[in-house]
Amino acid sequence: MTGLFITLEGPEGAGKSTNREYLAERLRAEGIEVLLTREPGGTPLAERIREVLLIPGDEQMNPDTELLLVFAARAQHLAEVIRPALARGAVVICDRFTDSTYAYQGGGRGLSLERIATLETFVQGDLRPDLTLVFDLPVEVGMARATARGRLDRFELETRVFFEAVRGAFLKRAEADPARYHLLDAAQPLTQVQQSIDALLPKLVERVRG
Ligand code: T5A
Repeated sequence: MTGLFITLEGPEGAGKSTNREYLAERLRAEGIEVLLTREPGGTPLAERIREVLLIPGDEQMNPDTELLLVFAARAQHLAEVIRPALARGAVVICDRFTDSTYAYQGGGRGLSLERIATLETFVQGDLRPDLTLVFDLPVEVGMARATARGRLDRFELETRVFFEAVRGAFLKRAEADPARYHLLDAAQPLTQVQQSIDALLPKLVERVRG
């Protein structure tokens, strides 16, 4: 038995954390086992790597270091949490995954997409998400939401140019594979975003039940 691997992606402040709970609750209400997790993080060790990645420090982090840390955390997360859950047939909902690496380290930092793809295969083998919801919104709207929440992390201190590149990278990936990606307008009021999620549920439930 294999479960279903759903990832939630998009720029800062798009509503991924808010809506991951919503989606999980809707699936649980159907009697489906859901494992809710996030990246970077998802295990105690991977959460420690998350702190290294997110907390601003005096020493500038080299982009290759950042890329390798993201995949180091992912290797741990896959081994300890994601693969076991999928193997027992659960639905895994992960707040950010490798699309964020393509968007932030690829689009934002300008690292080679080929190099990211090599690491993706090294760490994941042939495991890819079954469905990716991309929460899209204008950069200024997302940043306003993130800023209103308080202290900014190391990524949130980046420039507008960086975030435009991140957004563009997500959109390009979604456009290239409409069978896997579902684009949501995250600038809408929350109730409308959640109505769009509700519209996906019947097919999702059908897919889980095979
Ligand atoms: N990263 C991650 C990489 O660089 N490479 C990688 O490979 C990976 C996996 C992680 C950082 O790490 C980087 C990307 C990130 O910068 P994070 O905290 O997990 O950081 O991700 P963030 O995007 O920073 O998380 P945010 O909390 O900022 O964004 P969310 O989760 O999309 O937004 P959410 O749900 O917390 O909502 C933000 C605020 O907006 C409100 C919410 O109530 C909240 O206050 N809100 C809305 N308001 C109005 N209308 C709506 N529709 C709303 N939806 C939410």
